[in-house]
Amino acid sequence: MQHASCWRLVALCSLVLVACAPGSRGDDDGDDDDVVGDGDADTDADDDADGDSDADADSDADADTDADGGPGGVDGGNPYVDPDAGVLGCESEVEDGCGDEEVCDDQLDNDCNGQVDEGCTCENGTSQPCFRGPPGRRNVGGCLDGMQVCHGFEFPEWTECEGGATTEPEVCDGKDNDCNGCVDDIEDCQPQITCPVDDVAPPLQDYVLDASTMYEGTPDSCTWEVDCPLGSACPGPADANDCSTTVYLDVSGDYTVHVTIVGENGEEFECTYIVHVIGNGLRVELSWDGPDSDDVDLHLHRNVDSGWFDDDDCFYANCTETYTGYSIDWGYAETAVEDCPEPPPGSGWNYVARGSCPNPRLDIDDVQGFGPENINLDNPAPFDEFRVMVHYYDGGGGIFGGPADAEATVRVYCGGALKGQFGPAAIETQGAGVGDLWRVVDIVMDAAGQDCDVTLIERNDGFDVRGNGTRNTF
Ligand SMILES: [Ca+2]
Ligand SMILES: [Ca+2]
Ligand SMILES: [Ca+2]
Ligand SMILES: [Ca+2]
Repeated sequence: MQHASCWRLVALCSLVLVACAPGSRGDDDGDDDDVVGDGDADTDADDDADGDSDADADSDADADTDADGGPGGVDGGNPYVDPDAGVLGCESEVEDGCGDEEVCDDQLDNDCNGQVDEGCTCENGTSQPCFRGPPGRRNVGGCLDGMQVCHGFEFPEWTECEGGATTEPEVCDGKDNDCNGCVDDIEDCQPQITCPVDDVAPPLQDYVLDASTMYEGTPDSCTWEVDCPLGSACPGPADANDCSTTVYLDVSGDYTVHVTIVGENGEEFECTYIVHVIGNGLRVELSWDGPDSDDVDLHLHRNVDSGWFDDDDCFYANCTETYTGYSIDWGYAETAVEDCPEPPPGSGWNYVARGSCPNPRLDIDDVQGFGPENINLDNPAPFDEFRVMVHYYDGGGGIFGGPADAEATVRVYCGGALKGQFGPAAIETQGAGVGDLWRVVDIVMDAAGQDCDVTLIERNDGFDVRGNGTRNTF
């Protein structure tokens, strides 16, 4: 880079001389006393004062007026390509910032081993943004933060940094893939495709995947792949081979979209980008793993000590449409229908017919699956308090199935931000509605009713998992 900067400086000085000081074409005493006799004060054979032997105004030996030492370059078709400049004309190249040692609590991978804040202590259940690439490249070009959560009771540690995007080899696609501050810094790059970096969308709706936003011609074919955040059932694109299709966004978090577009002349283009799925208000998501698809239920309770399975508890029997209909009234305004999500298939909700969607609401009661199941409250009030509980209704792979065990995970979002991920917690059921209750967290909204504090409920140095007999205990 030092070399390139020097050349740029020389080129700039030469231009200034030509443009602003025509008298300097001659030497300082008016007669021509250099060895060439061309009327200027340098020793080459042309008549400008830049020290080279051609007639252009910069100091290199080619015929154009940029500083790249060859034809084309920064004054050619692609402003980023300049073979002189070390990184192909990248004037603002950022350092990677890699060091020898990890530094705690800075959300960065200081030692560039792919792990962020590893070996650092943290508070169980909390989360933080993280960047799993070279520290200097954070938020440059295509590089984006992900999220990581702190997990562990005795020795809590940050887990892997998930989502976001790190450096990739530079390709000719309208995007700064290696996050060095320069878009398409590749020789002879004339991008025929414009890849997005990221996008934002609400959860629980169909998101449009449209190749025409990236490729101007008529594609021969397209192939879409979508990677989903933890907890998603990952439904995939509606038609993975259609150049204009949709994907259902079933949870919050980062979805990674990858598309391969075959162009009109058979050339292949690829784009990878992130869709950040961000909800409103308070949103609690539950998913679970086990040997069979089971019935695990999410409960959100107002902070009133009245036990569970009553009208202070939003759950399958009173907070969705699939069982006995929506029957609770906690005093929150219903959300206008145009702001309601697409109801998941099989949920029973018809917000259009209803004219609105209620708050809080359970989007779907997944009675035979692995989730996700989620409760949304679009408009919590300042300082509202809630408790989240997970009940293992029954297992064994069928409706009203038998005894089983599973591991459940809960994520809490406030104002679209992940506030914590809790679990996996081991839970058991004896079958047919008789299973464990896992009291997960307490939530307190902030003064604006948007952000929140989330506190893990611990019991005996572990999650607070107790048997079905504790239903009457808040
Ligand atoms: Ca590291
Ligand atoms: Ca760090
Ligand atoms: Ca680049
Ligand atoms: Ca690129």
